[in-house]
Amino acid sequence: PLISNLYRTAYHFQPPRHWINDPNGPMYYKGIYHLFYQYNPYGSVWGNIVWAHSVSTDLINWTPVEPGIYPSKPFDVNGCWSGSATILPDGTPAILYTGIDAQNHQIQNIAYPKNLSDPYLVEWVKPDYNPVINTNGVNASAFRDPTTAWYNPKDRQWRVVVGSRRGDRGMAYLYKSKDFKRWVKTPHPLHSSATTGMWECPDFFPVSLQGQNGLDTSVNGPGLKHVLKVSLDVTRYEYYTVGKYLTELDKYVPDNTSADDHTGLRYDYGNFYASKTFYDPAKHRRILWGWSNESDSVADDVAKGWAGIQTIPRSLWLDTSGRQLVQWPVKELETLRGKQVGLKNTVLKSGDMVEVKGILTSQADVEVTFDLPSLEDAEPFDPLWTDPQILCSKKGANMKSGIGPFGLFVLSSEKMEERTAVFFQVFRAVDKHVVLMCHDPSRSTLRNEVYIPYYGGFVDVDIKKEGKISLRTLIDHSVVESFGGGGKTCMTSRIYPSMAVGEKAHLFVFNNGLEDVKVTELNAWEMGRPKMN
Ligand code: DQQ
Repeated sequence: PLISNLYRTAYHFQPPRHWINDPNGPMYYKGIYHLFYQYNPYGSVWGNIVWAHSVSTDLINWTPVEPGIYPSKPFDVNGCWSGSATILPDGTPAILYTGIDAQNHQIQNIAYPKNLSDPYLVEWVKPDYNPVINTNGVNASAFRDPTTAWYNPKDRQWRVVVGSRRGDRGMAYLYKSKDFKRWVKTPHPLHSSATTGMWECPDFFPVSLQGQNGLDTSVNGPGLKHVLKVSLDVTRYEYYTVGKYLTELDKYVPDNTSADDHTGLRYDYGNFYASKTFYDPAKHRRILWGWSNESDSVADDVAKGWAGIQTIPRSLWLDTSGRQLVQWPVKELETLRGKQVGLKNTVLKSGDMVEVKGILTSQADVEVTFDLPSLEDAEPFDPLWTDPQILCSKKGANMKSGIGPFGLFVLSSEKMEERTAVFFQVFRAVDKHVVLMCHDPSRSTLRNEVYIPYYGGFVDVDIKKEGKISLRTLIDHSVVESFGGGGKTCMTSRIYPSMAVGEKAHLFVFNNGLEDVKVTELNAWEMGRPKMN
């Protein structure tokens, strides 16, 4: 079969062909979800960037419409780069995006729908007063990706953040406006951090201290915290902090519960970048979209004729600890669940492996809970193990430990020549247990031109008290998206097996730890194929 068909996803967001990157301007308008995205209409490598556009009523089935924003004016002749939508108080959507002008300067432009009664928002108009933010006082080649704007009723001004850097200090520049048209730079940025380099695709939004509902971006006051996320151009990973927005000073101050640099919290510890949230007023939730790039060769992208997917949209909210966010695939995804198979109360002894059969496991949604009857044998945790990704690469899924590795082998060939492991391992530190979650793709393919990094994150759970840990993994041909501990730690990998494809892919649950692990419940569903552009 064509390489294109082997690896094409079934229920992840993709256009029929060509290159895609960042999600742009997601919003809900008159009953319709909109997703724009960076797109090359002419090929499967980055370039010629326009805002391609699709619409949906359920975030799962997508219909393409014409690109909404494309180079057409002096202020965006060389490209229409990333940006965000803001729904104004009268219901009008406004898009702020980065235009690349004739001098290749990065400037910020505005666009409005041509026809507000069209729920599909097909045509967009760029007023002649663009750009609305020029490059005065900033680095014109590192100044992009405006956020959704928020409104402060006290001084009746809008605010928006634009990502940048000053030297190698990452910057979230803040601009204010009374009319959404004339924007003025504030004397100091909303936030900045040394040695992190260019901040791409910043996102800044409130989260409620209680429950899982989202908040509209302008909501402020008691009972909430703020989140600032940035995408680091240098490492190609994203980091966020939870903190306090000091409205009077227009400053964001991260809590001291996680690092404010390139070692902090991540939405996703894998292949996930340039993400963006929006508030869904219909279901009172905040939804996260993120781009997952290919990790096979550029030659293969060209041969496939496509490159890049969007991960499944995720609801996100503040964990009860207040220290981090929790994410979960939007519940609409479950409408694709078809044939179901499973296991119940299955004890996995050291070295056990049980196959989950009866569905197409290359296109599946798997939920499993592991009971850990005893943590007696947990391996001691070395305090020098600060980087979970490195720790995962040192351990791998086959190296026996006290508690774990245990988890799933996904996209496996029948005889395990190929397999991708999603696993947990529990360690004993001085005053607590440490839970590590990993993606181990070291044996995911017999092809050798594929980039297959280990991914890892710690899961902030009290494993001793809870005595169990859950995992949900979405498998979709060339993508494996995992949610550990109910969505506390998430990771996405792109996987390109040569044998374990389509009907030939197998799914196993395994335990390579010395202690028994009990699968209290495992449910696996074959996933349907939505309308995908
Ligand atoms: N992609 C866009 C930029 C952004 C980068 C260009 C992040 O606006 O900074 O396609 O992936």
